[in-house]
Amino acid sequence: MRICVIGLGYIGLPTAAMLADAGNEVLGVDIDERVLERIRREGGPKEEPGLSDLVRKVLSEGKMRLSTKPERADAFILCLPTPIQEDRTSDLSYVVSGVKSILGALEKGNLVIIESTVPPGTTAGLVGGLLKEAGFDPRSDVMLAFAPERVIPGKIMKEIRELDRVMGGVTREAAERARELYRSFVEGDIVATDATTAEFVKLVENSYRDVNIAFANELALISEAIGVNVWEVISIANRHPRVNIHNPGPGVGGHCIAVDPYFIIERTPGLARLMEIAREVNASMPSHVVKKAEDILGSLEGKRIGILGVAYKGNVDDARETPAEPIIRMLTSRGAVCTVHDPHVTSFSHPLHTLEETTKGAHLLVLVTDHDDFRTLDPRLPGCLVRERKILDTRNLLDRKRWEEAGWTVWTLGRGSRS
Ligand code: SAJ
Repeated sequence: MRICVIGLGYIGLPTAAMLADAGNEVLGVDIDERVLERIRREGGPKEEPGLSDLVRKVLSEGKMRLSTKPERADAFILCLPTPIQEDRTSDLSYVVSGVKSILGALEKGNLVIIESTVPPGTTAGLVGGLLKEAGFDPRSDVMLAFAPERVIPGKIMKEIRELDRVMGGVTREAAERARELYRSFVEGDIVATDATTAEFVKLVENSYRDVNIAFANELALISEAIGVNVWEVISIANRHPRVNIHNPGPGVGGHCIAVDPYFIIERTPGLARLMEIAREVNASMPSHVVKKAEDILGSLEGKRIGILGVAYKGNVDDARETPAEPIIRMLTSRGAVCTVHDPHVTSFSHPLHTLEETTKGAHLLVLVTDHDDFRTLDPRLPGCLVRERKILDTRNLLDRKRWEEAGWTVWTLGRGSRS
């Protein structure tokens, strides 16, 4: 098949490369020429094992071409961002302009697939409406489907192939056609349903995780109050065959879990009460981290605090919606001087420094991101540079014994005895 993939971000690029490698003729489209240049130069982000090699391979074999404009194809797949706005509603403007951008190349009988996460009803309603306005009946002239991505950053190449998928068609035929297309590289089961069900399923998966993490965070606060260790509590509770509590932490970041529940809340105000409270609990964790820093140091005025990690989670280079951002903002507003280090992130709202610069003269280190680089860090190295050997571990990442033996006092989020 000739396939046009619109949007070459963290989902579009691997999807395009997999489809090309599976024998399709793929055109990868991104309106940003710099994105295309980077793909030609580097392949893909190094944080995704196997992606760069595959991209280079399909480009050099001519199975995938790159362009800033869509061309005629059998199928169009839209992988565009759907960010959240200030008022906590979805910004669908990229999807709207993406759909408009394919209209000139669209022909009757084509398949149009939305992969971007959207509020329930968007594919059949908004996208179907745009196609109709352009003279294409989305129930007969073109096949319109919603095919949510489910891959986790850091394991994209493995999961994109192995995970089960859901195809939501505006018609049964559209779901079946989408299923055939993804079958070319997906090894998991592909379940067909209607578009709105598939849209809701995608949001439910991430909301489930958000609610579960909120529960874990609530347990962390309770554990600190009653003097027990939440990490021990959860690991013992999870030995029960029907209990699976996630990990507490400094807050939920990223552009998916911290955002998707709002797409449900916006569609059905007042009904998603548990999801709203979960969002509140998770969003309050950065201020809890700041309070712990204050408990450790007393006044934060003039104190130097080294922040270890700003990526929203371990071993990725993405800092969108990261809890590190409000943590740094609140610490700074209380008079602390924050220096920030992240071994993966290259651009952030606050200047980034080396590990040495970040630890030098610090009264406290706050570990925000569970990067492997920090797990394996030799405590003696920052130990020579800091003013005080104090570290607040918000992820339970560090080998406490090893750090204590090197002269550090370690505070762990959710550990009552030392908080
Ligand atoms: N986090 C915790 N505790 C946990 C797990 C995660 O605090 O036990 C935090 C992380 O540190 C991070 C945030 O939650 O800040 C989200 O991280 P994540 O690893 O849970 O998820 P994402 O956002 O990287 O990817 C999710 C995945 N969804 C599910 O696992 C249900 C992924 O499969 C989706 O494809 C992706 O969202 C998406 O694009 O929607």
